Amino acid sequence: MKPVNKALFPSIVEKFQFDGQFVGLLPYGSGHINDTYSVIFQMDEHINRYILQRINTDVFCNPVELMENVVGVTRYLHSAITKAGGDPKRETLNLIPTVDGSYYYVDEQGGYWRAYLFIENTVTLQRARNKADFYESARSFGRFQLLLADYPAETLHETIPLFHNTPNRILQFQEALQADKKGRADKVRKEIDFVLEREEFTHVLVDLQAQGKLPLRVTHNDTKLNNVLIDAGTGLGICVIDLDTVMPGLSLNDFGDSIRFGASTAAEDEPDLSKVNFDLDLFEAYTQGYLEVAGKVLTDAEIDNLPVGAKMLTLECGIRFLTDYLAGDIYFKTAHPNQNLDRARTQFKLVQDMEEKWDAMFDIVKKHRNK
Ligand code: ADP
Ligand code: GN1
Ligand code: MG
Repeated sequence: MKPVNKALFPSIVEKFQFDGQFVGLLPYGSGHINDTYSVIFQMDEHINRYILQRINTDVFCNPVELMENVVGVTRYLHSAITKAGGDPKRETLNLIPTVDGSYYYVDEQGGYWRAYLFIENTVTLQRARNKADFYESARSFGRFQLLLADYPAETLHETIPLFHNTPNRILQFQEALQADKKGRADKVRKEIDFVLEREEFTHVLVDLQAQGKLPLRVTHNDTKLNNVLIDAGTGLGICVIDLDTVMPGLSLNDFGDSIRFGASTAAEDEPDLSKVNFDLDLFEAYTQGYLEVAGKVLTDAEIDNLPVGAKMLTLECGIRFLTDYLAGDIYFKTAHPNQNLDRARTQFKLVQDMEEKWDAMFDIVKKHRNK
C-alpha cells in the first residue's frame, strides 16, 4: 500500500456524515493491516469521536465485497442485540454512511475509506492483564458466534480465499522457500524443518470439513484479544471489532486463533523464547467463557476438536509469519527486520508446548462441556 497522502484528509473527512465541527485526526491503534485514525468533532459541549480507516487493498483485493459483508453482519447484529435488550451502539460496530449514502468512499489515489462510531470508554489489550480479560474476550467471541448462528453463511463473500486453509498455507510457504528472495532460508533451517514435520497434521480440519463432519458457520477469522473492546470501567467484553475477515468458516479457527494469541505468556513478537509459554490456565479461562456462551450452538465434533483448532491456528500463523519473512516482509507490517521471524518462533514455541500439554487440553475441554 502507498502511504496515506495526508493532504487528502480534509477531502476524505468531509465525505462522511460526521456530526459537528471537525477538531482533529490522529493515527490510532496498533493493527497490522489497515490504516486507522480517530477523528474528533465538536458539537456544542459534546465531543463526537469516530474511527476512520483505509482498508488495506493489497490484503483485501475486493473491498466492495468486503464492505457488503460488514454491512450485512453489522445490520444483523444490530437487530439481534436490540432484540436481546442490549445496546447496539456499543455492542457492535456502527458504520457511518457517506454523504452519498454509501458505506465507503474511494479517494483520488484509489484508497477505500470507511468510518465507524468510536466506542468510548473501552480498551484494546495486546496481552491479557489477567485471566478475567481473556475469559471476557471468550464470552464476546462466543456471543458473536451465538448471535450469528442463523445468519446465512453462504451469502458472505470470501474476502481472502482459503484464508484459514492450513494446507494451502504450506503451499504458499513452499513457494516462498523455493524462491528464497532475500536469501534468508539458510538462517532458518530449524524453523523450516519444524513446519515440514507437521505437514500431515495441517490436513486434519480441512479433511473433517470435506467429510461433512464440521459445519460451515459465519466466522470472524481474526479473533485476537485486541479485536475485542473491553469496557474500561467494568472489564467486561463489549464489542467484537475488525470484521474484514468475516467469512464462511470453521468455529475452530476462531477458537484457535484466540488461543494462539491470548494463551501465550508473552507478546506475539517476543524475541526471548524462554518467556514464551502456552498457559493452560489461560486456555481454561477461554474454553470456559467460550463454551458458556457458544456451547449450545456448537456440535459435539466442534467441541471435541477445540484443542486441534488451537494447535492448528498457532502452527498456521507461525507458517504465515515464516513465509512472510522468507518473502521479504511484504504482508505483515514490521518495525524491524527480524520481527516476522521472531513472530514465527513464538508461534512454533507455543505449538511445541501445546504438544507437551496435549492431554491436559482435552481434559479441560471435557471439564467445561455440557454445563
Ligand atoms: P486492523 O485490521 O489493522 O487490526 P482494526 O479494525 O482492528 O484494524 O482497528 C485497529 C484498532 O483501532 C483496534 O485495535 C482498536 O484499538 C481501534 N478501534 C477500531 N474500531 C474501533 C471502534 N469502533 N471504537 C473504538 N476503537 C476502535
Ligand atoms: C493480522 O489485522 P490484524 O492485526 O488484527 C492478520 C491475522 C493474523 C494477525 C497476526 C487479514 O491481524 O490473520 O493472525 O495479523 N490479518 C489478516 O497478528 O491477515
Ligand atoms: Mg485488529
